[in-house]
Amino acid sequence: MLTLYDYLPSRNAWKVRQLLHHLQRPFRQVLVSIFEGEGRSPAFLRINPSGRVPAIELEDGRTLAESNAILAYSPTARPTSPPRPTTAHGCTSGCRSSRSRWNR
Ligand SMILES: N[C@@H](CCC(=O)N[C@@H](CS)C(=O)NCC(=O)O)C(=O)O
Repeated sequence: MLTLYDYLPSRNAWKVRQLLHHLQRPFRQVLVSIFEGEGRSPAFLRINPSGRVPAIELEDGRTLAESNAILAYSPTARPTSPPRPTTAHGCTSGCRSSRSRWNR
């Protein structure tokens, strides 16, 4: 399952959370208390060397940081979702427009 490294007050993390909900993509949420130093922990720095949220870790262990890069990557919807017209990255036209809206 995809993991989202998250901090609830973060607008950048919020964008990624919205994308995952929009895509109905199940994900595991790991809250990172950035103001208590968790972003600088060795474990989190292995996920994102910049120490910032959001970041995602894919099922195969690959990681991706930077909210806009994650929005552009658009992790695909779960396979059980009803078929919808999608781009190569599994994003519908509705998703693309939402993504553009969040991508500010
Ligand atoms: N350009 C990055 C900015 C990420 C960012 O600044 N995240 C903040 C929370 S909104 C953070 O983790 N700050 C902790 C720190 O800088 O140590 C993105 O869009 O993901």
